[in-house]
Amino acid sequence: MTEEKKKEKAGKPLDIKNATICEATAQMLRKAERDGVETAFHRAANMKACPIGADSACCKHCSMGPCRLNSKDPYGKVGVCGATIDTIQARNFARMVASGAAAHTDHGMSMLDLFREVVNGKIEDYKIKDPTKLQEVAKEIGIVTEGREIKDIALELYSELERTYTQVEGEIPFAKRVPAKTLETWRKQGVVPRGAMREIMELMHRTHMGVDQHYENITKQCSRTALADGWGGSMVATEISDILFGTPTPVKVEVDMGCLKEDHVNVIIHGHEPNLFESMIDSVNDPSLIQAAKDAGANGINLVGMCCSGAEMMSRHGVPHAGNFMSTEAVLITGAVDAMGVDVQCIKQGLAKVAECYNTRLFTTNPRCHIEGVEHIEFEEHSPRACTDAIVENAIVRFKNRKLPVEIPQFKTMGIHGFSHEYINYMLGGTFRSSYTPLNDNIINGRIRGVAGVVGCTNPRVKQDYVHVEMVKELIRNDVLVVQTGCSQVALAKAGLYTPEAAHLAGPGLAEVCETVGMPPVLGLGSCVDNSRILIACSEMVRTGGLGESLADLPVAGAAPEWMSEKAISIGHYFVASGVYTVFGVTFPIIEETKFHKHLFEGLEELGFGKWGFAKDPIEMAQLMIAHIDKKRKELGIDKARERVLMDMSDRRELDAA
Ligand code: SF4
Ligand code: MSK
Repeated sequence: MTEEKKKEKAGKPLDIKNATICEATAQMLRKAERDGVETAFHRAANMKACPIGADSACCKHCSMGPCRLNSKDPYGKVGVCGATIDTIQARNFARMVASGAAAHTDHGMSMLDLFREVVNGKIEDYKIKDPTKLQEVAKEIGIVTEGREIKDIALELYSELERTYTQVEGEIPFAKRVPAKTLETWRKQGVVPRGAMREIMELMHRTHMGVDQHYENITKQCSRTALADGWGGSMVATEISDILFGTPTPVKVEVDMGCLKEDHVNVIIHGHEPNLFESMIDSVNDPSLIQAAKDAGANGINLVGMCCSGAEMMSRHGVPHAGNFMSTEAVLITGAVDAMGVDVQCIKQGLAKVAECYNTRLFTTNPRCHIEGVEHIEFEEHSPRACTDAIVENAIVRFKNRKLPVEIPQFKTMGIHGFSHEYINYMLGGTFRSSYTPLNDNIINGRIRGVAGVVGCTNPRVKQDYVHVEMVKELIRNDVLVVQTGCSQVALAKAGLYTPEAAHLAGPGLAEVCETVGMPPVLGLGSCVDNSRILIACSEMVRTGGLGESLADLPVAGAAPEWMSEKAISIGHYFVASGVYTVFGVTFPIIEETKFHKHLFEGLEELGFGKWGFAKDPIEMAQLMIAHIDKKRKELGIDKARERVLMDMSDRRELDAA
């Protein structure tokens, strides 16, 4: 091959400086280039996103098309069937919601299946770890718990929660947790969800060729389906995982690739299902496997998480975390990963090629997720150790035969993770008067301006972690308390914001609260499924009083600054349908001048919901959220209190110098 051909094949060089602010990932990208290995960063640099697809201006729902409309002149033509740009965009958007909601609810239903088998004694490797939480959740949905055996309550809880998925009419069980005024809006608008299976099925039906062709009516079913995710599938997944594996409480954890150990057998679990990870914790602690690792010359077995199952396990058990979604290929370039086990969601097919280049043993484990060319060891809940032990055994063999040089980026940051909505309650109110009253009081008196949920993925179309980090810094600088999940939480953890000392980056009001309570200005709640914890925390704020009667009244806002997945769209829409202003970055898959866009960005708010927002710049995103928070403070009549705690210029200079 000529030099020219080689260059052409290699494509555009990657500008690593502008690809990521994660130093470990950047180091590995430089190594990848030396080693001739390609990652999603390289592919993104060489594959321009399709502009028509990015605007959702195309439809391939039938073979009269595919039809492409013109984003520059969206009303200039219609599809062969006559579908307008609004119908086409709304259908495409709806199918993203359906797919994202399906991913979360299928995951939640698997957790519920596991719970049933544990309660019935058919699975013995897992137990109910948090019976108190079981009783509390049961009580909240109207199950009598007084004087009853745990097993008895658990069986009734199972059959009630099963309705979250299968119920053909009526409201899902967790609708009981929704503040009354918000529920009233949902009822009025006809969006209280039935079972997720029904809602997703109906949404797919309605978006079939020749069915629902009014963007407002499609949006209605979008909202109902997204709510079946947030208040249904996802919420059940979180609650059942807490009941089975323990509710998180604050724990110190190290994050970043420096968690890998050259002299240990390194095993990574990546995906979303806690049961695989829980079993892996048992496997790596098994004395016979530890001995086998030592016999192979290792000093032990080092278990590390990635992506969302990693975020869940760092929150629940303090397992170190090696990085978020855009670092999953990069971590393999270290050569130090002996085995990676994956289950479902956000598993790049590109991992297979990178793993092959570094002789890392990559295993798929879930029947829903096989990858061509990757060995599959099925994870069987009735004998979970068979799978996780086999992964460890393979990792030990790979360790023994390591030939390639190992290069572990020496970056890691210690932080405090593991905040559940229950712990926030306890942390602020203390053991004897645990409640959200101190949080509400501090919002009312203006020390805390409002609360922002900053969540979601990383995406090679923007500089990895940069938008998350800069946006969160701007929010806390303006006294906005930030709660986080998923890959965003990991981005901020790497940037060092998960320590109480990070309070010096906060405005004076928030810093004072953080110092008094001893908490970081940024609270991590777990994986992307755990966004339901944010919904519950917001509902508690409404119930506690003083901040309005519905979720839409609260001085809160949400954001997914580097989103990439359909799950993120479902999450965004369930926050919007719940009443929260939600700002997305990267790109928004709708043309700005269309009626559907106006409906999502303005119309929904007029109906009593929240609304969508979009910006690319992190400071602009934060300012949009702050402006919304201030608007809500004004509506609540608490804007005056805040004026007394506004920063003066010397405060600002001190913060800028910090
Ligand atoms: Fe084209 Fe209509 Fe068929 Fe879509 S449903 S591909 S717009 S003809
Ligand atoms: S893993 S959905 S990249 S948060 Fe939940 Fe991260 Fe987004 Fe996947």
